[in-house]
Amino acid sequence: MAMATSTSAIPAAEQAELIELSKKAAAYQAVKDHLDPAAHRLVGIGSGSTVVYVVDAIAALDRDATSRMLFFPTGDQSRGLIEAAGLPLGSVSQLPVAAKLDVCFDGADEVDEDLNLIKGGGACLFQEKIVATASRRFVCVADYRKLSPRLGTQWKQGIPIEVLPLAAKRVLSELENLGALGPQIRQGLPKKAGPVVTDNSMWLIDAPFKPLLLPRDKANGVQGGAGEDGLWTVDALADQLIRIPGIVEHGLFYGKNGLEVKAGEGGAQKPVA
Ligand code: ABF
Repeated sequence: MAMATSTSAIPAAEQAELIELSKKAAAYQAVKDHLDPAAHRLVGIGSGSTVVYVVDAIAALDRDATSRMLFFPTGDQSRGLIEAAGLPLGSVSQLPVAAKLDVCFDGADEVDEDLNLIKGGGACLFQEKIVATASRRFVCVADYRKLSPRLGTQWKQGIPIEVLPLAAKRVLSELENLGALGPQIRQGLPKKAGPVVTDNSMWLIDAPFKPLLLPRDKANGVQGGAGEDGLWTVDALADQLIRIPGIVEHGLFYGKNGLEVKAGEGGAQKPVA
């Protein structure tokens, strides 16, 4: 995978512009490559600032084609984007269980070399995972900053975890037992506003772990991976997290076939795994 080159020598305003260009380029390319207006009918729309460009790119397509599609949101922000663009709104709750969305476009907070993701920095991970797993194909649209060799290297805030508020303190303690380094209940801004409340009326915990190993690290003789010395592989940690009572979902997205990372200017692309 081609990795991003350092942009630290570039002035802040130019960096911000480069990031926006990168998000936009990635989004338009992803829609061009992965949305087939002649064939696709059911489309998932994720959350975050990169997805804004995805919706712009879809809104610029032929209106006859997009008016025959249904767009499934992953939360309130995403629903607002779909409605503002005048695209037909769907709901997973009305989708027959056996039905699959043709494709889902969503962003990420960090992407590793095996296309595993940390998601949930924008607080929408629960519905994002429901829509992603209801889709035949998941296209991750991410700018060059998001790519890293191991999850937890770039996104140091921790793995976002959605929890039942009454269980939050117990979950914090369970996470520390798994090796989380100072997990915190996410606070709103200003902090006195209290914990962030998700679209599902839950709270979020951000749980930093040592950078997560890939399954092939184990095959290559790297020690740890099942929690020894606080080291986990992505899949082993995901499996443990979902067993903790009070955790309703976590922001590790992994092992999904057909995941594709797109990055724009100055970034990288990786073909479907
Ligand atoms: C969603 O939005 C989240 O899962 C992720 O936390 C965030 C990425 O946002 P952005 O595109 O603004 O970086 O995709």
